[in-house]
Amino acid sequence: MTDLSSQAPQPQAIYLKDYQVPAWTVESTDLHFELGEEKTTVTSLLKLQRNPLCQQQSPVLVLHGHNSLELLSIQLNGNDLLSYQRDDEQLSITDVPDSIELRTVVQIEPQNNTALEGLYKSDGMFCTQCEAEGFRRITFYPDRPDVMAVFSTTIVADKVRYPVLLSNGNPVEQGETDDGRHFVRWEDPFPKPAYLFALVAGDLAHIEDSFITMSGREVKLQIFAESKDLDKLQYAMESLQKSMRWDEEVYGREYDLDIYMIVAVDFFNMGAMENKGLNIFNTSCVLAHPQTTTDAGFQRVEGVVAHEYFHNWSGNRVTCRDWFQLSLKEGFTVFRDAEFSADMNSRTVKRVEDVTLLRTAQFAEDAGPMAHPIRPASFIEISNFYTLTVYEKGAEVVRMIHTLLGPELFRKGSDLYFERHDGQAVTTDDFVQAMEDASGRDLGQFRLWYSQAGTPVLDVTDNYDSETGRYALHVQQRCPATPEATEKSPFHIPLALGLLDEAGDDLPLAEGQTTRVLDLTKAQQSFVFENLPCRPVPSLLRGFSAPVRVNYPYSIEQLQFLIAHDSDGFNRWDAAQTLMTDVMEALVEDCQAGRELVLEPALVTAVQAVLSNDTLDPAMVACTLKLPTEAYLAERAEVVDVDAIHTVREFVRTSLAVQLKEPFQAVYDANCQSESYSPDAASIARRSLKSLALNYLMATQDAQVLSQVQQQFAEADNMTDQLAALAAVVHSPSEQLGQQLLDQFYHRWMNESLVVNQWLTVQASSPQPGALQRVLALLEHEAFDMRNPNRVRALLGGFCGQNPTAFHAADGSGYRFLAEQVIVLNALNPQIASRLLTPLTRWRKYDAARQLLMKEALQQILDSGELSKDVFEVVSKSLA
Ligand code: B3K
Ligand code: ZN
Repeated sequence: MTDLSSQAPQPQAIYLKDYQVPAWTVESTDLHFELGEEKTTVTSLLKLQRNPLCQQQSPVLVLHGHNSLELLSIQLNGNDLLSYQRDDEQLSITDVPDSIELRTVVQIEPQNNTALEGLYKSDGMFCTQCEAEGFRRITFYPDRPDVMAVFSTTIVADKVRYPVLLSNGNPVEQGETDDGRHFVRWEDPFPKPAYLFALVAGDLAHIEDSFITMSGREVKLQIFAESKDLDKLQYAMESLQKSMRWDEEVYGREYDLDIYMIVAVDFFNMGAMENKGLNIFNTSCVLAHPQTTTDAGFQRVEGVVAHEYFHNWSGNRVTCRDWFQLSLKEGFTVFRDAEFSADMNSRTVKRVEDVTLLRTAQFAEDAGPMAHPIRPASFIEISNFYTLTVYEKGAEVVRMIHTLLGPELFRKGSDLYFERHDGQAVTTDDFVQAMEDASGRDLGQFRLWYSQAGTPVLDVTDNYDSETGRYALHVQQRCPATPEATEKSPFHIPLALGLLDEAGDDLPLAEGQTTRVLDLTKAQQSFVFENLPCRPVPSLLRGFSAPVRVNYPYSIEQLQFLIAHDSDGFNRWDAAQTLMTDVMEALVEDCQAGRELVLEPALVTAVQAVLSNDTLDPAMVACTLKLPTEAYLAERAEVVDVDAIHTVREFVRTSLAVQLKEPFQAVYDANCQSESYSPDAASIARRSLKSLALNYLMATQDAQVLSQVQQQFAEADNMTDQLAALAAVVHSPSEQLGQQLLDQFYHRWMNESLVVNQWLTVQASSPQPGALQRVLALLEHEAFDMRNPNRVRALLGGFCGQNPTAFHAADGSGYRFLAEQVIVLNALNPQIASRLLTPLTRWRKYDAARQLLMKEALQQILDSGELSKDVFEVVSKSLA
């Protein structure tokens, strides 16, 4: 236990169980913005009504309002109001009639808003971010998602600096004011919570196109950015059109307004925001051009554009009752965007990527001090709950419902959900209820996924009776303790499985199917399969049918057999991962015991077999041969031995490269494309295979490979190839060449902000000695700006999150460095500060000496003075 008593008033948690319907509803919200360089004035006219559904009627009207609002005047029903109370978070007015018009005028300073919540400036343009609780930094308001109103917004600004003035809905009026400024008035006919409000004002260029909806309406599509980035918007436009079509075809959802706008901004805390009719995007999730954007970048743009578009139904038309329900919109929308990306590209590769993220980072979150159910029961700061758990595990929970119901009944359920709750603010339970009502399936036990945190573990054993042909599979489920509960009730887990016969073919299971979904509902269960001709090899958790860990004592031969024969592409990949992981975990033990490291020959054979099989999908070959990351091995370890993991992974990479140099070289040569860049799945697969081969070949430190990589760097016509070459050299011991390429790269791309981010990350994540010194020097570089979250993520996130050996240096220098940066960021941008802290929260996983140093770093933050709620919550829960 840590003594927190020296901290003056501690932020308090709020609880789901305390939810109450709003005491007041808002019929209409009329906003007037006078944007200025020093001061911005916001006038708000609200029509408020006492809510008859609220049980606890009080004479007091309470509105949220951040302490940065400078209140100039309040009028109630046209009369100046002189009596009201204000504290740091709220404005309270007593003796208010049941139906009122409230006019407030406040002044704010967006140019000084470094938290990037509410109204702020990004590179000279005004923009907003209101989710979750940013609107209260703009004006006084019942800033909660279950208060929905129609908004009209007038923006007045200097014509030259801010020729483009945007808000939600449709533009209804524009003109000039007497003093040479101009204005635009917007009206959004769809009632919405304040978190979906948006405003943009700036000198922006745009591209325009249109979309004809399924009922034949034409929607104008516009994407705005700084004029220098105009040539990087086309891919986002195409992605938007594809998303709109897909949502009509797969979910029957049509877009509702006549205009859909996206704006790219450089200063943004997250990826993007689904504001009604006016999405605001981090440039990193909307700009795409072959010369400056990697394949991963193109796919991110497609996925995020789709995600924000899909929110128009799963989030905006049907929104969340309260922020505990965040996964209602995020889990469902991530599931929707994952399926979209799977349909547009390679389904198996998408699944492999998502599951890798989940198993590496979400499982770690679920095992740490911030673990929470996908519907948390309490929080201090909601911004801390935009997590992998709420998003990615939330999506897995929706996917399990899809698996349990099948596609037709799932669609019936989603139709019912949208129809029943259109225009409402609802709960995750309403979602599950719609799925139950449409399908007739009992999801009672399944609901535990919403209230219990932690990653369930399945221990699976089996036996086969060759006399009777009876095969039995025994499954035990358990779930480790998490902060909200030590004892867990059994989950309802859909376990998809197949059984392979001796030839590697699927045995027919129920109703001739080759994959069967078993319903696990008890702590221990056995499943019996009759009349099997031979002892099968089980292919468990096909397609990763549930977010669980599975233990089954596979032999190396069985894993090789599955890699070669499993009809489920995901499980072929997974068998290869398991083989590699098993081999590396055994080597880590050897390393710790001081034994000589010897590579398991079966791994060489398996890799060789995959490399030389040209009937395989190149995309899957690349995924399959990627060694599990150090972060993944760390997540699985009881006690993380950072150095042994690094040594072993390098040993395996180098040994495979030396023993299989020729096939790797052949793969590299075969995938050097000459055709011009295209971000389609087949071309991406070839490039990723080429990068994979390069990565192995670099481990040989062969002079010929070095000249090859230099050539790739010099001749690349796209960022994917160039950055792969740069990273390969910078992360290798060729220090001088690395510096030379880094300098060339910077001089070529210094005006491309997103490329500079990549340049920072390559350096920060390099395992070569001296990383901390490099990062310290880069903090002073002209390109670095602590107020820009993309820069912070690139440099500090790259070091603390992607450079385990340097961050976990035994002298604690990495930890102290992070603590110092978090303290600086806490004052500037609490959300970013709190996110950056994540690696320190995992202190329990390390050896005693590191645990001490990590805790000291956390304590250093706690003792540093007044902390934001964001940072306080993470630090205090980590030390508790
Ligand atoms: N809904 C936004 C999240 C914004 C959160 C800011 N604290 C992005 C998304 O999930 O689409
Ligand atoms: Zn979202």
